[in-house]
This record gives sequence, C-alpha cells and structure tokens, in this order.
Amino acid sequence: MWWNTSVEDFRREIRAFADTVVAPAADRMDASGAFEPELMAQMRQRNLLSMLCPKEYGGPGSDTLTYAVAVEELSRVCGSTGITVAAANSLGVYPVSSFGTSKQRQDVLPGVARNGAIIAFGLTEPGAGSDASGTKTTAVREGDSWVLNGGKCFITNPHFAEWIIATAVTRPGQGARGISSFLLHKDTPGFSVGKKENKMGLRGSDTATLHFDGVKLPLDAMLGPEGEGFKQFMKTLDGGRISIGAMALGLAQGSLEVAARYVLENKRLGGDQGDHQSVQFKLADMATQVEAARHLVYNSAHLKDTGRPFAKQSAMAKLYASEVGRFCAEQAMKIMGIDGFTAAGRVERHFRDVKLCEIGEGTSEIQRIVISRYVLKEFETVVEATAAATHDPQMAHVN
Ligand code: COS
Repeated sequence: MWWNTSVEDFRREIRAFADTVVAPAADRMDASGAFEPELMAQMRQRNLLSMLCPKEYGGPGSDTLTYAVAVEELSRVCGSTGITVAAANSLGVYPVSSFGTSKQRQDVLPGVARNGAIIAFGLTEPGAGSDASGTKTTAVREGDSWVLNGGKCFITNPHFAEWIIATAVTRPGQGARGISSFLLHKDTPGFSVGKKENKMGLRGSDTATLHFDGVKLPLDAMLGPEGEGFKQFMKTLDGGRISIGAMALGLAQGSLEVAARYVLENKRLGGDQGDHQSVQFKLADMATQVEAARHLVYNSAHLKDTGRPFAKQSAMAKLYASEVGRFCAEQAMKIMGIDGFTAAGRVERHFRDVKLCEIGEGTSEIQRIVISRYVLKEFETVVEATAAATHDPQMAHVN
C-alpha cells in the first residue's frame, strides 16, 4: 500500500470503536429509525464530528485520508453512522471553514471543536436535486436584513444541528450566479426542522426537511460573497464525494467480510460452500473490486490533501465505489442465500444502505457528467495543441 502506517494505526483504533460501540447500535437504529443520542455523544467525545475542523479553532485538523478511513470503518458496520460523520464534516465543517468570514468561523468553529456542534447543509429542494441551480428558496434584502422563505428536503443531521447553511436565490433570473448561501443558528425565528424522511436505507441517519418562513438574518449572515453560493456548494460536493466513496467502500468491505465469515462458519459446521467455484469467484470479484475502490477513494483524498485538483477523481471514486458497494452487498446475499435476506445476516441492511451512495451528493449519472466534462476538457487541450502544431486544416475545423 502507498499510504502511510499512521493511517493504518488510526484504522485499528476506529475499527475497535466501530466493532464494540457502533455495531451493537446499528440494528437498533435501523429498526427504530432514529440515531441514538448516546452514540452521538460518544462520537463527539472522540472528535469524529469535528475531524475536519482546523487546529487553529481547536479542532483535530485531520487530513482527508484519515477522515476517509474513519468514514469507511464506521460504514463497514453501520452506514447510518458513516453518513452522520460524513455530513457533519464535509458538508458542515468544510464550507464554513473554507468560505465563511473570519467572524463566522469564530462564531461557529470553536463550538464544533469543543462540543462537536453539528452544521447541517441545505441544498436539495423538491425541484432542485440534480439540477442544483433550480433552487426556489429566496432571500430578499429588506433594509439591513435578508429575509429567507422556502424549504429544503433530504437534509442530513438537522435535528442534531446547532447551525444550518443553506442556499437561496438573491438575484432571480440569473441561474447559478443568482444563488447565495447563508449561515444561521437553529433557534433563529421562522426556521424549523420538519418532517422526517421515511427511507429504505440509512434508517438510523437523521434526515428531514427544513423550513424558512420569513427568517430574518443580518447582512453578515451571508456565507462569502453574494452570488457565490452555487459554486461554494459545488466545491463542497467535490470533497463530499470522497466521503460518500469512503462510505460505499466501507459498506462493500463489510459485505465482503460478512460473506467470507459465513463461508468459513459454514465449513466449520461441515459445509463445502467454500469449495464451490461459484462462491470462490464471487469472493474474488468482490475482493478485487473493493481493493480498486479503495485505491480510487484514497487517491482522491491524497490529491486533495496535497493541494492538487481532485474533482474528477472524487467523482470517479464515488461513482465506482457506490457501484462496488451495491455489487458486494448483492453478491454477499447470493452467497448466503436466505440467510442473507434476513436481518440477522446483517448484509441486507448494507444492501439497503448502500443504495443512497448512488443517489446522494450527486447521482451516478451526475458523476458521469462531471467526469466526462473533465475528460473532454483535457482532450480539448490535446486536440488544440495537436492542431496548432500540425496546422492541419481539418483539425482546425474540429475546433
Ligand atoms: N467547483 C467550482 N465551480 C463550479 C463547480 C465546481 N465543482 N461546478 C460548477 N461550477 C461553476 C461553473 O464554473 C459555473 O461558473 P460560471 O457561471 O462562473 O461559469 C457555475 O458553477 C455553473 O456551472 P454549470 O453551468 O456547469 O452548472 P450546471 O447547471 O450545468 O450543473 C452539475 C453542473 C450538473 C455538475 C451540477 O448541477 C451538479 O453537480 N449537480 C448535482 C448536485 C448534487 O450533487 N445534488 C445532491 C446534493 S445532496 S447534499
């Protein structure tokens, strides 16, 4: 492996926490449809909700690779816990620390570092999912205030959140350039958290709607400059896709382990399942794809940590790892037969949980759009350079 041993030391630590504390809560949370506050408190204590909070505000200032390993290991036993940590960090801490004014960072980040305060990220609306620029929530300037009206849906962690960031249209008719983002405290009058979403998977994760009913905010509640909200959120999603990739990777690894354990246990009881090629091939394909997904996820994290462009690679990591996650959960269920179909088998929860990885923070189709745009841009440069070098009139025509 090319990543350093301190990452593996951290993995051992977080895996022990995942196996002893998170795993026993996972089925309960899946059944109750609610994240357990006691587990949230334990995650706060371990700084898992503030991993990306910079050291200058008292946070751990973890690098992206270490953080991705945390999301992977938590998701290996519980997707709901993985996404709770992923959303708190890459959709909450990251945009505030990257785009917030120094006052906003001072107001919010020390609380994140000290108490694991959660920031929820509000982008998606009923008519603005993949088409994120279709935002309908508005913010109208009235004297020294911005007044927000509208709503968001499928928002992660809102019942636990202390702070909210949300996009709203401040310049109607200007598309993506007319969208700005705002930072507000959960107790701001007119703001409320609404209906909990009833989901197929990640049932333990807190997902609900947000409502802005004449929410009056001071002018300095805007996160960064006016009209930059869309770009800020797109940059946030570039990084968020590393954590969804890590989450899918963890679920894939978890499915592989459940299947391998099942085969060995079966053998101990006198079964010969492991001798069948159909089972061996499934395990081999799962293990190979998990390994490939891990390299994609860690590579995009490493590119981000070393200040290099990573948006194409994070989209690839998310796209590939999500598909591997679904593949592995399904293969594990095939290996386990009816035992994989029951809740006791654990893998059916992974099967339901991993589906979100192909939808949230940009569907697989959106990832393909993002990747293909980079591919064409890269080749455009090559084609232009070739045409210029050869003075080929046909190539010039192509351009
Ligand atoms: N980083 C920085 N800027 C970005 C960006 C990125 N990743 N992606 C787009 N932009 C900028 C563009 O450069 C453009 O800027 P200018 O107006 O200055 O030229 C602007 O944002 C609009 O971009 P574009 O025209 O490409 O927007 P599109 O409407 O075509 O949308 C996609 C592009 C489809 C990629 C985008 O809408 C997307 O990612 N959608 C999925 C959203 C999503 O993941 N939703 C789920 C949220 S779950 S938390």
